[in-house]
Amino acid sequence: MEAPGAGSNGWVIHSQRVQGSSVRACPARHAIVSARLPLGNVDWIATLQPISRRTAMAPITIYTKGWCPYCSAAKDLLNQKGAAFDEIEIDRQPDRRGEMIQRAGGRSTVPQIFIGERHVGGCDDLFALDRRGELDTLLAA
Ligand SMILES: N[C@@H](CCC(=O)N[C@@H](CS)C(=O)NCC(=O)O)C(=O)O
Repeated sequence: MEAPGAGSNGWVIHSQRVQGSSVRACPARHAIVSARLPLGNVDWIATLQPISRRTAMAPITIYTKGWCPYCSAAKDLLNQKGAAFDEIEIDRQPDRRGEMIQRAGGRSTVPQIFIGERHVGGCDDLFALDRRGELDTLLAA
């Protein structure tokens, strides 16, 4: 979720689920505002972080639809990494859908994410890449 005004020098809301007892201070490096929201037996901590986007050497393209939780999660992760990306909303630009499917080797779900000409895949693939520690390397290339 992005705050109004988020853009090249905007703000991003980052939320994470934490164990309530372990929350002493906001863990985010650049946290300006934090709020603890107890929900059941876990807490959510929300922080407002400045975006200082860097442009990867390889341009990032993400094909999305307007209401798509997987797309939002993927964009949140890229925003947290400070990675600039081009977003193509295929529900607004249906003529780009065929291009996406062709580039994605036949995959038709959104999001489809490309870093340079490398087809990363969908949201799950992006998070898997990050868990393996490969996303930062790819973005820094
Ligand atoms: N596992 C996929 C799930 C993607 C997915 O199911 N996306 C939905 C939209 S939220 C979709 O494309 N549904 C088919 C459609 O809208 O044509 C991923 O991680 O990207």
